[in-house]
Amino acid sequence: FSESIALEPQTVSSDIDPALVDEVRTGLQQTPKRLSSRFFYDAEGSRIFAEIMRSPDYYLTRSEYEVLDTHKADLLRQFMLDNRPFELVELGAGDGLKTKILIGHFEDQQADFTYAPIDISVDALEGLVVDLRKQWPDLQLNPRHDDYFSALELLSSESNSRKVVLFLGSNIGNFAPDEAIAFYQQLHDRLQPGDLVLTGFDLQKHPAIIHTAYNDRQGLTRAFNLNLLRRINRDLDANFDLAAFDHYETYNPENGEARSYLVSQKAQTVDVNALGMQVPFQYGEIIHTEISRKFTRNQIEELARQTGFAMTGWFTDGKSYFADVVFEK
Ligand code: AVJ
Repeated sequence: FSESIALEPQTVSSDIDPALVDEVRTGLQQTPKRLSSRFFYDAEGSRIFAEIMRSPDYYLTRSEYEVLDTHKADLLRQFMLDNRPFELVELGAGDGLKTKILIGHFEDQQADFTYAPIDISVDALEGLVVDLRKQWPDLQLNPRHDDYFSALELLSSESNSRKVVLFLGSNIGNFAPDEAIAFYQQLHDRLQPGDLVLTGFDLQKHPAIIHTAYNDRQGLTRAFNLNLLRRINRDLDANFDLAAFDHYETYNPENGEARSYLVSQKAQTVDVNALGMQVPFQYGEIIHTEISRKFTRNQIEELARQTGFAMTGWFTDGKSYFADVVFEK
């Protein structure tokens, strides 16, 4: 493997991500307007998200940390069944803070494994790689800058080692229900019998706790959401006035959906110069930017069943806020 992270060609030459162009062009012409949360993670967005993960109101990271720390020995036993080497492939590794608990334990136990972190943020990935090499110089590391879907292709490779796909942090919550099913079906298609998927699911709980996690008192979620407009200003030469938009969060306990919106605080027109677009906003008009879905155990069992997996492990924290769940093909 190479010393530095291989950049995909499309990200090298220009700042303009064609996927962002499509998203802005179509999303801002729809009613209601929408922009996908996958565009949150530029350098600044990744930095704000790292702060969110440390904030007292965003319980998810701490809860999952507790799950993994409490159950790391059980997890390793499942990964090492039959003593084959295994390959941890982490989709959306980010700063890898939680995964380091697992890696530390696996290294202590001298487990035979490799680690392939994959992330859409180059900055997050570079930080992680530097960190891991410092802490565990012998770790077999194979980082990739990519989105989840292209990364799935990596899984098709034949090898003697068991694949263990990590999809932590409740990233699955950003998928619509039908997208989640399609995603696990694609995983199932590419994996071999005996391969595993470990997914972090945020569980349904008191609605107020969930609502506060996305409407935190430090205003981090607000900054994270508004940063999307700053990114569009920069990448697509637009003129969103960030002071004229507000963050608004809903949580619907009937369907488990936390939703983030940006709200136009006045009637205004925004120019997106790189696209020659003029976007009118009425007073109070929203842009929908994110869904963070919360699950019940039944829904997770159903997801496994519908996509051909067996649920072979269910691990939670002391408060049952969060579950890390093993699916086996
Ligand atoms: C990284 C998608 C899991 O939905 O909880 C945090 C992103 N959005 N605060 C989530 C996020 C607002 C986060 N995920």
